[in-house]
Amino acid sequence: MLIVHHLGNSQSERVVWLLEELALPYRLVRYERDPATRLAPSAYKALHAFGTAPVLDDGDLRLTESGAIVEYVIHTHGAGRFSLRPGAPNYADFLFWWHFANGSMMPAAMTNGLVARLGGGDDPLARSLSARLDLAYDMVEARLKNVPYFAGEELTGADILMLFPLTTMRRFSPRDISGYPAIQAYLQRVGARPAYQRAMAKAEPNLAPMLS
Ligand SMILES: N[C@@H](CCC(=O)N[C@@H](CS)C(=O)NCC(=O)O)C(=O)O
Repeated sequence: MLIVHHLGNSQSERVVWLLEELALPYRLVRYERDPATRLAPSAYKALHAFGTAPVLDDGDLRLTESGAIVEYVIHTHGAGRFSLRPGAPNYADFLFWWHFANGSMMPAAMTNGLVARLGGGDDPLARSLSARLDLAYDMVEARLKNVPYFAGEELTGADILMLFPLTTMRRFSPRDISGYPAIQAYLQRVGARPAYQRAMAKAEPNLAPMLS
């Protein structure tokens, strides 16, 4: 049985969503963030040397890093569903958005949130790194003007990874998305998926998903 250790308001919601999309059985263990620091509690930190969410158990295997977990689940338990193979017409798009999520957009959102929290910052490097989030939102908007999902016509793992910075991450790095109509339409599209609704009802029973 797969066990998802889910930290409230965190990237581990990606894993819950994927498991619901794949209709795989799993057990969810939920942990609340420390109310003062907003970090993971010590029980969560004890799960793994790096102490971050998500953490997935599959028998004796314990795996972290959301990108690795999504890839592992898709190929080990999901028969490759929600992935594209080399040679598929949108393979490069699939790869790009899959990696953009954690390689560029999440770091930009985290820097942006941190710089805002520290009072804006006059440091040109901090300003420039923080402004990468504007570029990311513009790129996402341009992409979603042309396709319903990041890799093209169908939902893939790229969406599982890209959704978090566009939704729950805005609790940590606030962002007005009223100027991004394609992003708003995408969030409504994903929000209408029964698997996403089930996942968020289980992962965050007391919070509405940030779909607007
Ligand atoms: N690249 C990692 C990032 C993990 C990460 O930063 N997780 C955050 C939650 S969104 C976390 O665990 N924060 C609590 C803490 O650091 O104590 C991944 O994708 O799994």
